Amino acid sequence: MSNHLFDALLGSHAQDSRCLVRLPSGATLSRADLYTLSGRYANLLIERGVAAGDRVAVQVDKSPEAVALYLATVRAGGVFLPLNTAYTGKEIEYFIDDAEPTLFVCDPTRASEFDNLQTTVLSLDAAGGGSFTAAADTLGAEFDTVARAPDDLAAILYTSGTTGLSKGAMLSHDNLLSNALTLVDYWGFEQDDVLLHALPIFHTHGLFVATNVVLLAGASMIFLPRFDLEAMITQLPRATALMGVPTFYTRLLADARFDRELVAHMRLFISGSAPLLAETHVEFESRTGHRILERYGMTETNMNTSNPYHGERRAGTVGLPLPGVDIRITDAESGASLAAGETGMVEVRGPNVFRGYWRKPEKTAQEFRADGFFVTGDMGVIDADGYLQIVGREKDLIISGGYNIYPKQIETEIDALDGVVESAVFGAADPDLGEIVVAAVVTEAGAALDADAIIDAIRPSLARFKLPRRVEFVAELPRNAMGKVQKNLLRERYG
Ligand code: MLC
Ligand code: AMP
Repeated sequence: MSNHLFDALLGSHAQDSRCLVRLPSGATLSRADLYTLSGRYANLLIERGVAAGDRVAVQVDKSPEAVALYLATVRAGGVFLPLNTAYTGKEIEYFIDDAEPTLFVCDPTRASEFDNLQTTVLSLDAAGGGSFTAAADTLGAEFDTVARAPDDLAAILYTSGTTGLSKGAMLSHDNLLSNALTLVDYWGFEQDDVLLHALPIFHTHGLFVATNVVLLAGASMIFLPRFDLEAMITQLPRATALMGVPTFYTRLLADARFDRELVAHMRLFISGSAPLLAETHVEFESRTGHRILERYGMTETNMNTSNPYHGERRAGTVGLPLPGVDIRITDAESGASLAAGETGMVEVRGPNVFRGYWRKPEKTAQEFRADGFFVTGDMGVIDADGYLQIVGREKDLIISGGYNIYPKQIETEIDALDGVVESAVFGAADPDLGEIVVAAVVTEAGAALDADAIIDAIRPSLARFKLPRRVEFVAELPRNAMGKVQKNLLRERYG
């Protein structure tokens, strides 16, 4: 009996002493170490009642133990549900209610916030301590890996899809494995590669693209807790590859120490999760001699397109459909296919595309065409050579530093405040984060509300990265004939 994803990622590495993770302290973990941890942790998961298909929700700092917990969940037949460490208690409650995990693992300093959750709560800290690992340490590492088929679920990641409601994207073992295998091959990852890993591991980019690729390629990674410029400058000479959001590249370019010599050992720089400005691409090449390889993906689909490794990497484009992935551009209203050069909705079909939204069959049905294409909510155009350019988003989404922010959630919190009539939240261009959150607010006559009062009032409910960086007070919101708020006008006026 086999476990489709675990067997490929780690299953045959029980005795493999090659380095997998290197920490800034110099400490290392081998594949065999991770295999042993995955066995211990899987034993604990089973002891705490995790059965095949059960969810294990996790909101913890980045650590090798957190990676082991991901692999242990898959190995035990469970479904891994990672959550952004910035989410507030109120945000977490929503995910726990919706996903009904058998177990929730959080940071020890926050465990008391979650006393009332309807699930078992254990803890894990950035150094690998906590009640989860303490309990696992008393158990053996022998574990009979639970059989799982390619279509069984391996993970659920929450995303707001094309609308404002947070939905769990169900990802199967084969969604993850097929995509990671494709990327290893397409980007030429090999055993000697050392990935500088500075992304969070609660999203697709850091967990599935970066970590799965390293595991499958037999490569290793330098594991930084987060993007920190000094640590990046120190570690870059030891790495061969970097995966980052565009903010990584603009912040590196802003430092004079980032030059050809520093990256002489590097083979590849990859960018994704948000649009990379063509000017960043050009400046990067003139500074380092490297052309950043830009790719395009989503939580629901993993990676869809990529600029080629050997061929031409075109600035301002996200490249060509990955092998096995179909991309088409359609008229957003009618769904009719459009020709090369015409701008429309980007649709995608392939083994990478998710199994639907958790317990939301109607929402799932709305976002798929009858022939199996998923409607991404991104607007794009394919040129005569097949390169896709993302030209905008039809979905009401702000991408700030690679984090997706859905205006509706912020508007709901602001609208609920005393003295507020209504609000509209939109993205404004920002040189560091790509976009920042701006709120336009209409207040009642005589209301004594200033920007700080609004931010302070919504702070307990929303993750910090979602808080507006700017609040504009307006007499009324611009609306079209249908009564819909015209965010494009707000962006023009206040962007
Ligand atoms: C942190 N802050 C942010 C923020 N990150 N605010 C807006 N947008 C962000 N992305 C807040 C902090 O809470 C802090 O608030 C303040 O901004 C200053 O933080 P900072 O020190 O400048 O931020 P930093 O910690 O350096 O983080 C910036 C970043 C990080 C860009 C390095 O956000 C990051 O690693 N982003 C990667 C996101 C990612 O992995 N996306 C992939 C999604 S998967 P305060 O109030 O304390 O001042 C996906 C699919 C695909 O999209 O295709 O890959
Ligand atoms: P998420 O589903 O939260 O992971 O975010 C996915 C979204 O990020 C996509 O639908 C795009 O809007 C955006 N995105 C990802 N990669 C790129 C890219 N290279 N260029 C432009 N937008 C991107």
